[in-house]
Amino acid sequence: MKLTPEQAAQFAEDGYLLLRGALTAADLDPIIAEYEEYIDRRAGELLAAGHLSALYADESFDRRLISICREDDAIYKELDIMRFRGRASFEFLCNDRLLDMVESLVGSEITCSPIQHTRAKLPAGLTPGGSDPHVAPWHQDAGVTWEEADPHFILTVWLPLCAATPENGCLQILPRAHGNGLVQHHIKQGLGTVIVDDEMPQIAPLTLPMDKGDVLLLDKQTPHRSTPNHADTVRWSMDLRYQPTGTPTGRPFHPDFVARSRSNPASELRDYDEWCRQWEEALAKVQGRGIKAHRWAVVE
Ligand SMILES: O=C(O)CCC(=O)C(=O)O
Ligand SMILES: [Fe+2]
Repeated sequence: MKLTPEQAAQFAEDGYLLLRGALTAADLDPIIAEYEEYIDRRAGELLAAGHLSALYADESFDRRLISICREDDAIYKELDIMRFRGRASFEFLCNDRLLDMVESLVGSEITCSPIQHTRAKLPAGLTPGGSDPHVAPWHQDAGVTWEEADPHFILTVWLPLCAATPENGCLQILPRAHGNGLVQHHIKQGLGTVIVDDEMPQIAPLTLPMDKGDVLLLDKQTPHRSTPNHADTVRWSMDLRYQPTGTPTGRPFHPDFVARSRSNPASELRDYDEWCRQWEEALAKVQGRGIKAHRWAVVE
């Protein structure tokens, strides 16, 4: 779906654009199916190893992981895009309906940034280690790259795989708070990368409940956060980033790829095995090197 000129203008003015029903079940169900299959397989393994008392096979996609992780949370850290590396997830990164929206804002030469996540946000208190990387305090996505990406446009695409609600920790954003560049952040222990208090724009937050099929486009300067999950459902979502090819992603140690090129279609990566190989290689290379992905000072 291409954006209308009015929608593109709205994005420029507000720093975000919420598109209701922009994706169909046919776009999203293959991703859900591959996660369901994986969780089913891993649950079988955990049961066989004596770590689970039941398979919870009759539970829905947005509940089964809770029952499993109550007994054993091994699966939780295996679910992010680059660790999970599912074929349907990879194919979705190049989904035409999605890239048509992206093209309207990024242009016809589109690189898929490695700053991308599948988030299975569990109810508060269930996540391994207590704190939860999927509860993001107020930040700009411009604040999670290296400086080299600062001058460049990066579009965040956020979408739920099941209903995201205020109860299960949907997004909140500050509308029309972009356009003044990157503000100061710091990294608070146990909280994450967050805008320093003095720099928080004094704008009333907008809470954005979203349904499966809805898509949120966010400017990288738009402050946003998500709250803890106080519901009994998993808040399953994906957040992806796209930018003009040739601009730095700000994560040079992780692989980007050309998702769409109108001038040179042969440069588009369509090889799933190659995508997996690049991630495996990059993750092995950075392991233990303590590379700092975020530039900010760490405070107590
Ligand atoms: O999904 C969340 O809860 C936070 C996501 C976020 O900060 C992002 O997608 O940029
Ligand atoms: Fe973010």
